[in-house]
Amino acid sequence: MRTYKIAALFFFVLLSASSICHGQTNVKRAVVTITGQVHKTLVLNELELNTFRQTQVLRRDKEGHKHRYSGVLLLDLLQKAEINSVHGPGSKNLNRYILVEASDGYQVIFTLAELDENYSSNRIILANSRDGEALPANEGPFRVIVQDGKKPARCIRQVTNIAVRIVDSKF
Ligand SMILES: Nc1nc2c(c(=O)[nH]1)N[C@H]1C(S)=C(S)[C@@H](COP(=O)(O)O)O[C@H]1N2
Ligand SMILES: [Mo]
Repeated sequence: MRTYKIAALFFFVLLSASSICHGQTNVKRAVVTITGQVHKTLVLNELELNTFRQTQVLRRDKEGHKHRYSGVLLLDLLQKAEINSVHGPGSKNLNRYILVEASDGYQVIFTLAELDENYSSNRIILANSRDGEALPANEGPFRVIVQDGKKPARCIRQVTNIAVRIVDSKF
């Protein structure tokens, strides 16, 4: 009887250990957060990002090769997070911007207007795939891809946080 109990316990430990390992290999743990002037702070992993409407952007790399990036329009993410907006005449959120931050400390800002197709036709997405494959580790899992723009400097790699801000008129 005792051997049976020990065997059962051993089996249980083995089973839970294997399920933990299994979970770790499957769950994508890297997340991107949407914070600041929003009603709902978002914490999204890659699988959750895939549930948003997907938008494609074609962009050439330094060597002139064209790549098809896929991801979510930044404005779609902001709409999901529900930006704290001012209502009333003349209030079109034109004093809002986002600060995008990467794991290496690199930062880029975009005004809300340039993310909005009513003002600009330049598509700006948070991409998580290129030519149908996940982004390489030194770029991803999340990278902003700006459709237009001669320099790729605003295509910020390894994005960790997107903060919605309002211009501080004191400075
Ligand atoms: N996180 C992060 N993203 C970044 C940078 C950086 O230093 N850190 N450099 C930018 C600059 S200046 C350029 S030119 C492009 C280079 O992109 P590439 O490595 O895909 O050619 O990445 C941009 N994105
Ligand atoms: Mo650059």
